[in-house]
Amino acid sequence: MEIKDAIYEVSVTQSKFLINDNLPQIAFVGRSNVGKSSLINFITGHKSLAKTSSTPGKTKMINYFLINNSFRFVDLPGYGYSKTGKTYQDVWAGLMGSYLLQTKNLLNIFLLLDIRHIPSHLDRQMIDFLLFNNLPFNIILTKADKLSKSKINVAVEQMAKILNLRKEIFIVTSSNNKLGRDILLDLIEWKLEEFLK
Ligand SMILES: Nc1nc2c(ncn2[C@@H]2O[C@H](COP(=O)(O)OP(=O)(O)OP(=O)(O)O)[C@@H](O)[C@H]2O)c(=O)[nH]1
Ligand SMILES: [Mg+2]
Repeated sequence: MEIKDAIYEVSVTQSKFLINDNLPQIAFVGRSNVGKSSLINFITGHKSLAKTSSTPGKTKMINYFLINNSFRFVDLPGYGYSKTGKTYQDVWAGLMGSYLLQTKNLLNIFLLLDIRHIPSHLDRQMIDFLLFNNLPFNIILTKADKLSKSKINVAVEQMAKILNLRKEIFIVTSSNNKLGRDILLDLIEWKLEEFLK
C-alpha cells in the first residue's frame, strides 16, 4: 500500500466530539514519549504531520489524520504522565476509554511499547482492557535503533513471554532508522481489505 495523502483533520478533547462516520480508523496508543506521533510521521512519510517532542505529554488531545481520503490514523494522548496530578490522568482515562469503546469502525489498535523497557503497570492495564473488550490490536515495539540486531530478537521473545502473548502480534519498528514501515503498511492494507469485504 502507498500513502498518497495524509492530512491533519481535527483534535478532540471531549467524547461527544469523537468521529464516528463510515471511514475505518487505526489508533496509536501507548505511554507518553514511546513514539506514537513519530511513528505516524514515519509511516505517512510526512515529517511533521503529528507533533513530536522529547518532553513527555506532548499529545494531549485525540488527533485525527485523514489518509488517502479513505481511512484515519488516530494519535491518542500518552498515558503515564501527569503534570497536574490525578485530574489529568482521569481526563485521558475517560477520553481514551470512550474512544476505544465508542469508535465503531475501529479497525486496529497499535499499542506501542519501548523495546528496551519492561511494560509498565499501565501498559499491562491497557493490554488487559483490549483483551477484555475483544478489540483487535498489535504490539509495536519502538526505538529498535537503540538495540543491536541480536538483542532485538531476544527482546521480542522476552516481551511475548512476559505478556503471555503470541510472538506474531509484535512488530519491531524504528522511526529513526526507518524500520518496520512495509510490514505495518501491509498489515493496514490487509485490515482495510477485510473491512471492505
Ligand atoms: N531513538 C529513537 N527515538 C525515537 C523514536 N521514535 C521517537 N523517538 C523519540 O522519542 C521522543 C518522543 O516521541 P513522540 O513521537 O513525541 O512520542 P509520543 O508517544 O507521541 O509522546 P506523547 O505525545 O507525549 O504521548 C522524541 O524525542 C522522539 O524523537 C525511534 O524510533 N528511535
Ligand atoms: Mg505524541
